[in-house]
Amino acid sequence: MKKILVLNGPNLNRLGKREPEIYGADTLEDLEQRLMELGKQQGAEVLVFQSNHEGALIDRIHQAADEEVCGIIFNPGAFTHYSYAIRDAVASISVPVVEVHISNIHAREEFRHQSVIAPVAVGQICGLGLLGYELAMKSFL
Ligand code: CA2
Repeated sequence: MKKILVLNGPNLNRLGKREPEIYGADTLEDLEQRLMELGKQQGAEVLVFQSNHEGALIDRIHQAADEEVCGIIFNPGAFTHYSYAIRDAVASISVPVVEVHISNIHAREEFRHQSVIAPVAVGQICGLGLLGYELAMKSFL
């Protein structure tokens, strides 16, 4: 069975609890349940992981390569904009990574316009809310 990893970075555990005008009203648990259900309908196993810690995200990326995951849907949160360590981890594996952002990072503060992950990802989806995760998942099904 195909395995897909949904990886979320810092503060995304707060989804649905604050700033619903930017990030929506659904919680991370709601999102993960929906993606797991979508995966099940399509014969894929969806693994989920969230961490507020850079090293934990890097370890999970390495592990995903070892467990032969077929794709990673990754919202690196604010690490998107400056973490060369996470970028190197993504570049170090052959598993394709789709970068997802709930908000349109290009329409927000200047510091959010840059992604150091995008050049090593297969693609980037942003500004479509939580639908972006589902669209990213379809690319691996
Ligand atoms: O739009 C996105 O998905 C972001 O990756 C979200 C990150 C932000 O730093 C990126 O620039 C864009 C922040 C996640 C914060 O999540 C919260 C969720 C609910 C309430 C408060 C924060």
